[in-house]
Parts: sequence; structure tokens; C-alpha cells
Amino acid sequence: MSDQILVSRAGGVRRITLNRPEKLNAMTGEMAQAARSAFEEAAGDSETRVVLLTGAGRAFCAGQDLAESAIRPGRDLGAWLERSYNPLVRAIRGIEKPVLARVNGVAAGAGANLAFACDIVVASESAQFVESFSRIGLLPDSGGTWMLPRLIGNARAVAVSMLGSPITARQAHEWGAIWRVVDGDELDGVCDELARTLAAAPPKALAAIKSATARAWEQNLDAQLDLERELQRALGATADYREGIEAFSEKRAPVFRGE
Ligand code: T3D
Repeated sequence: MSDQILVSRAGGVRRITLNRPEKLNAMTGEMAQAARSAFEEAAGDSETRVVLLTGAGRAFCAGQDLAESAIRPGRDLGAWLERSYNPLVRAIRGIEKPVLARVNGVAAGAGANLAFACDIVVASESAQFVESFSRIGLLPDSGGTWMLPRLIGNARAVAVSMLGSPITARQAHEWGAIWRVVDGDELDGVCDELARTLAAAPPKALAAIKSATARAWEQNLDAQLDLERELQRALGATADYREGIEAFSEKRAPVFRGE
């Protein structure tokens, strides 16, 4: 594993830290590939029930490392995306476990869109999201053109993408792009508590919520009702559902095992 990514696990919570603090965690190809591997490992680890993505130091991620030779003008940026960000975004969206973004500082370019790809985003008051691509002659990638209109509406998505103007954490919250904005000194407590709560929740139900809400963007209500029927049928047969019902009637906290 590259030292540009730190991975640790405590209980059911796997923490993936982007680790180039002196460059605001600007993403190299090595880092993108290591992050993707970390998500794939998390997907295959039965002990991991939630993944927390964050950055070391004062930033979350400043996007693509602009000094990297692979993205020099004239190089094939499409091929670069296929090697770096596209697999990473697919890994974040595809993992059947909740992904929590702890946005501790600026999230720019691909870094902003990696945060927006996560299931639940908590940002520090001082954080900001910058769709900085147009400043260097590019369009938002890493899913930005897909996620932004859905998260904040078309008018805002087009404006922030064209202008590259920073979205403050507070504004991102008001626009519905992120779950919470908290004081910097509360960020760890809030994220740890959320991660623990998600780690104790029924994994199959969370996976179904993740996949069903993703599908809802793509299909009509009729098809979505069919999907809910099938997913609920499967969940209704799980041991965790039985446990949830029993715990409710016995007035105790449920213990969900993902079975
Ligand atoms: O294939 C493709 O499509 C290409 C992929 C594109 C995906 C993208 O992500 S494109 C967008 C890339 N990101 C940016 O354009 C953001 C560039 N950075 C900034 O605008 C600013 O650094 C920030 C607004 C993020 C933060 O500003 P500030 O004033 O807090 O910090 P700073 O002083 O600018 O940066 C601190 C250091 O980090 C500095 O290094 P130094 O001079 O101390 O050695 C700076 O150069 C470095 N850094 C910040 N961002 C990047 C970076 N180094 C390389 N690449 C960066 N993206």
C-alpha cells in the first residue's frame, strides 16, 4: 500500500486518509489507485461495516496534483480518468457499505467530487468545495457533472462549475449537498459517533438503501416500487430483520450481525 494513503480499522469502522498534507492531499495517480484498492479491500472485509474517507492536515483534497506528468497538456486526459478517478468513484458508489466523508478542509476539483460521491458528508465550518476545473480549462470530472445538478440543482451546478467559485461548507449544507456542517473542534466527535451508529446498523438494509436510492435517479416510480418490493422481500428474510422486531418487542437495543 502506498504511503500516500493511510488505512486503519477500529471495530467496524475503516478509515481511509488521503495523506499528502504538504500538498493539501493533491491526488496523484498512485494515490488514486491506492484509494481505490483501499475501497476494494474494505468491500471484501466482513469486519468493515462503514468506511470513513478523510484528509490529513488542513485539507480534504485539492484535486488532481497539477504537477503530475501524466496530465501535462497534450496528454490523453480521458485515458487518465479511466485509470485514476473513474475507478475510484465507481468503487465509492459501488461498495455495499456506507461511506462517510469527513471533510476537514478545502475539497477542490476531483477532491470536491470525491466528497460528493460519498453517502454522508460532514464538513468542518472552515471547509469549502471548489469546482476549480474551469479555471484550468477543464470540466468537472469524477462524476461532478452528474452529481452536482442532482445535489444542488441545475442553476447552481452550472454556475459553480463555470465560475469555479468556492461553495462554503455552510452554503453546501443550505443547498442540501452535504449532511452536516460542524465547528472544527466538533468534527471528530460527530464523525466518530456517526460512524459508530452506521457500524451498528443492519448492513444489508444499509446496502439496500444505498443501491435503491442510487437507482431512483435512473428510473420511474413504477420501476422503483418494483425494486423496493424485491429488496424488501429479501430484507424481510434476514436474521437482522428478525432481530430488529424481537429487540423492539423486548424493549432492548438490537444487535445486527449482517445475517
Ligand atoms: O484527467 C483529468 O481530467 C485531469 C484531472 C483533473 C481533476 C482535477 O482535480 S482538476 C482541479 C485540480 N485542482 C485545482 O485546480 C486546485 C488547485 N489548488 C488551489 O486552487 C489551492 O491550492 C486551494 C484553493 C485548494 C487551496 O489554497 P491555499 O491558499 O489554501 O493553499 P496553497 O498555498 O495554494 O497550496 C498549499 C500547497 O499545496 C502549495 O504547495 P507549495 O507551494 O507550498 O509547495 C500548492 O502548490 C499545493 N497544491 C495545492 N493544490 C495542488 C497543489 N499541488 C499540486 N496540485 C494541486 N492540485
